[in-house]
Amino acid sequence: NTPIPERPALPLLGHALDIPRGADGLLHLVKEVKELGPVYRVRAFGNETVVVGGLDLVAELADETRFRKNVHQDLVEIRQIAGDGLFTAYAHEPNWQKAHDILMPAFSLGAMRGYHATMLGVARSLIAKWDRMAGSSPVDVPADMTRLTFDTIGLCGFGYDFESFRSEKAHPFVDAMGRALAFTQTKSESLPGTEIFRWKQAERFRADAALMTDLVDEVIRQRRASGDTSTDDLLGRMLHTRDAVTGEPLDDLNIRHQVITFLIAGHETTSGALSFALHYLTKHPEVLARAQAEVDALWGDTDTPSPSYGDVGKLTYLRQVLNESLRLWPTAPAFAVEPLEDTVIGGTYPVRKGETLLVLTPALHRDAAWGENVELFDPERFAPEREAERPVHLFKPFGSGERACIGRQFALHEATLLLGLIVHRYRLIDHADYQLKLHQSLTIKPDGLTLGLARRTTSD
Ligand code: MNH
Repeated sequence: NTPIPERPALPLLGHALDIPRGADGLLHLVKEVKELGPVYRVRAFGNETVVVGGLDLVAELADETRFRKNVHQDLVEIRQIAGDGLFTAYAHEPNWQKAHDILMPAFSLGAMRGYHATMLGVARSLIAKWDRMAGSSPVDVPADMTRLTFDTIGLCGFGYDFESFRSEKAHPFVDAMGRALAFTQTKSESLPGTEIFRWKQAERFRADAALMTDLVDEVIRQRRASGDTSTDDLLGRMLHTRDAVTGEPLDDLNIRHQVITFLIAGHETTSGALSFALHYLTKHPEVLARAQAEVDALWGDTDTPSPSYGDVGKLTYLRQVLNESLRLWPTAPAFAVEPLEDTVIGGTYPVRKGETLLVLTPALHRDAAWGENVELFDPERFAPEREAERPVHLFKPFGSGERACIGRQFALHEATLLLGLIVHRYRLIDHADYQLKLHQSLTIKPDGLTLGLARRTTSD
């Protein structure tokens, strides 16, 4: 057996001083894969993490008879807000299976058909705003993508309208969530015991958590008060479906945790993915032209297309664009598993039962198996005729196994529909010669991306 490679470490601090905070920390960990290889260890303050970033090891870790999801340090902190919700539940918590079984039908392909009209309605709110700005002022892409995805999950999941496009400012829940996630992140990156020096932020965190909880309780209260017991959205299912195994519905505290989970997980990642895709479309005119040809073939030059549910499935090139954006910048950039028993990975590296093995998705997505020029944005990598040749575990933006993303189809439908409508309607103008910079708060997005817009005319 070979020990897992690692840099020389300081006592207690471990590698903490080598790893920059925020998005630069992510880029640092990705770069380390090139220096130390596809598996290495990092430590900080007594926490140890095995980082994995290569195809063969990720394929091995996908074996669910040997590994299961690990709730790593960042997720442990997020449990302060999301408790035993689906995303942060430990493998041994019974509410995971229960909620998973109750909610799965709400994420089937058939269920997407039901969300389509609502998603289109929110997309039209974004377009109404962008029409007002086209030709005059640039749009703040991540901010408006966040408005869109937040309103979409609110309406589709809970029948609740956050009305984000009515406001110049972000919704208070979005702000509270952003600060709360940043706080939990700082906490998991800091020396234990130093919390007392951040008491002001801790106080703020408690206020933010209370704001989120109150809003969620209000959403639930309104549904209960309406007497509506037939709506079959996420909230309806949680309130009225009994679990087939236990015969019980979810308890109130767990429902609160699930609603918070969906409001967070249901919008941050999708808005980041949309923002990266718009960035790459703007920087690659030949890709944009092809995407425009695809939507023009469906909708011609009608001023207000009414995409059907089935149309979205026909936007296969835009799906390639989204996939390629998620390859370069998987917006949930890591997920973790743990061995069920002490074992050896890669034929030689010993790992212990329960320890955190962190799959660093942006590194996996740059594995040599992708070919040369892995940094190059090229949607052709996802051409239908090349799907069969790609190893199954080479592309993991939605995680792996039974704990993979439940909202994947939801996100892809929502994002493809919106991208289709945007490229059909606007020319995208790189008015500030934007240079990609990452912003990270659990998820990643392009920091400070603004675009100029002009309505397309029949000649472009
Ligand atoms: Mn989502 C889990 C990525 C959109 C709800 N999501 C995951 C995981 C990844 C992920 C990676 C696995 C995390 C882990 O193993 O620790 N999710 C994404 C990406 C997008 C996305 C890249 C958009 C693009 N996710 C969505 C949407 C929803 C959602 C939209 C809800 C509507 N995701 C979840 C939930 C989980 C999850 C819930 C936890 C599932 C489970 O453990 O049972």
